[in-house]
Amino acid sequence: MSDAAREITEGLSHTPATLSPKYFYDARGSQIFEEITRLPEYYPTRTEREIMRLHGRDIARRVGPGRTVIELGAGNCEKARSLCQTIAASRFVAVDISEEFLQQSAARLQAEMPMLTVCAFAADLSHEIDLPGDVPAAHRLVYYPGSSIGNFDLPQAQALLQRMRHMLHDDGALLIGVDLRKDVAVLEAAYDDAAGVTAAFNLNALAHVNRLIGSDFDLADWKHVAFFNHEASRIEMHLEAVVDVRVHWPGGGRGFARGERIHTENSYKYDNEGFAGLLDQAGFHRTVAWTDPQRWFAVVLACP
Ligand code: AVJ
Repeated sequence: MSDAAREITEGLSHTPATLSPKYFYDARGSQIFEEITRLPEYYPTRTEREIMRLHGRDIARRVGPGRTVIELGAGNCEKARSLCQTIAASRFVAVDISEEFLQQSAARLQAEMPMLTVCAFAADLSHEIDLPGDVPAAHRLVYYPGSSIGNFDLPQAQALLQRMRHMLHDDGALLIGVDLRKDVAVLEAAYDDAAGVTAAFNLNALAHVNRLIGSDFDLADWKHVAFFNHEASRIEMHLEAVVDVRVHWPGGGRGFARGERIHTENSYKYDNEGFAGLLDQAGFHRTVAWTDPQRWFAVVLACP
């Protein structure tokens, strides 16, 4: 059994069952996520883009030209394209969990920006990140946009920020997007859109799991559930069984009673002060944050 299969079946056997959000991102899931970023209800992507547009020059002035930009979770490489132009970067290293999708996007970016040295490789951010030996160690800018940090609980986020700090010398910097706490109706609509795209995204994880572990989840037996958990300051996504279900996989299986859930994602929402504190604990002591006029999202530049 592969590491992934072991991790998945372990999570599925818990009560309540869990499945890591990284299993959203097979080729189809990455496509659906792109669709999510264009939904009217899903404000983070467009708000972050607006912040980058409004404050790009200020960011460029602070980070300077000739950086090696390392994007974690690069996906379609679209944000990198614009960042690398804005700050006149010399290299771009794309890192993502979805290898096939990433290679295509990186190749496209390289063709469009021949002066930028582009490379791509697959990595799971929940483990140590080993960059290829030919990535220059000086003058790095780790780029982690989209509030992907929101997927991790506090200790995990802390550990990930520390791993990022370890990728940098003292001349390095981190540019990170983080989603902020706001009106619950705005938050919940962003994760339960009217067109059902987020529901399809959530359900697709089961199709991905079926392929990874040979299970027999029937997507029709499950529905998408998303809500804001105030105490934990996070959006939670779950898949809820709409009938009594029995799922099998090689060497195991389990039953789910109607109404029972699989917890598939957390998306933590921060405030600027709390996030700066988290960065400080991870070894980033100088931070500057830019936000949109509504203060829905923040782009933070953090230096050692
Ligand atoms: C990619 C983790 C930033 O939490 O907003 C979007 C993922 N899940 N809609 C987020 C997601 C449902 C997204 N991140």
